[in-house]
Amino acid sequence: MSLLFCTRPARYLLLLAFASCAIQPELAVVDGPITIATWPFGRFANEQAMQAFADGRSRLDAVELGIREIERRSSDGSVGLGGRPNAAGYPQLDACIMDGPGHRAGSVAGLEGIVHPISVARLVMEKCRHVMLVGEGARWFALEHGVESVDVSSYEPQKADWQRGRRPQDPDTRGHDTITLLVRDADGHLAGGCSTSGAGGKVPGRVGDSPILGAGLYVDEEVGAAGGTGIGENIMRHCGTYLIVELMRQGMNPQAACEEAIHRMAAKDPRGYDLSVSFIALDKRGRVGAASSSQSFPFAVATSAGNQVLSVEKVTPR
Ligand code: SD4
Repeated sequence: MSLLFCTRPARYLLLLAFASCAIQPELAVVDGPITIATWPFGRFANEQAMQAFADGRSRLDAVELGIREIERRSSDGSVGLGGRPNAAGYPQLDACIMDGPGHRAGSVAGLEGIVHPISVARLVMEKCRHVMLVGEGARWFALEHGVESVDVSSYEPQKADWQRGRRPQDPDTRGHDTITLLVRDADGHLAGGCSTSGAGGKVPGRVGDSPILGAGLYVDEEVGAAGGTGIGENIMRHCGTYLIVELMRQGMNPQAACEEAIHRMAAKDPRGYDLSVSFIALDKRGRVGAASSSQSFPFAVATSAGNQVLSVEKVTPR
């Protein structure tokens, strides 16, 4: 338990409860900036985001800088260019960003050879009249704006082989992970972002939930924000993060909303709870929540008092 988190006894007790997975969101109202991010590497994103706030930067800077840190690290081999290759053997990246005030968003999918997709998503939001760009067009847009890139000519033989029907024998299907980062700034405004290489071994051109607004990420300035990670196909068919935000609008706290969303998805889905999806959520009051369908799920929460990796067990089926 971080010492920084111990500065206020009530918060300390709360976080002990958090660590043992018995989240008490009602007690977790936090003043000032707060950030929550998926997976243990999310603490590095939180760190950068909180530093951005400490430096007086905007919530969108906090989101972008936080996610860039994970893209830079390609920390678990599944975010950024070091992430999982597709079935033809090269990475195609997805990202999006959303700002609460103004309900603005930008998104890129199937982006090739770009070091920081989250920055391109932000450029789409701020400099383009569209919301989402994909594939070659997204790369052109990125290069036009001078972002850091790598040569993708080495992908050409893999693309040609794929088109000819020659498929790698052992595509890397080992895993998938995504950084999703939700922030609330000192004035209580919300924003969020998401970046991933997507599921390892995906069919070239496959787009997951991560760049789809309302699936992998949704931010509603009046209510709260939610982010997803896991098998994108199982999140996007249910508009997972939109559902969570709407449940919060109806009065649920973030924890209850994340759990309820998974129960609803499982009730409707032929796979039941075998969905491999996890969610985080943050509301206007600075309360956080997280839930997972079929595995324990670590995530990271930071306030000005500290940055902590917490975990929830999979939901109990009902
Ligand atoms: C996807 N949702 O592309 C992403 C992958 C992910 O944990 O989040 N994995 O389906």
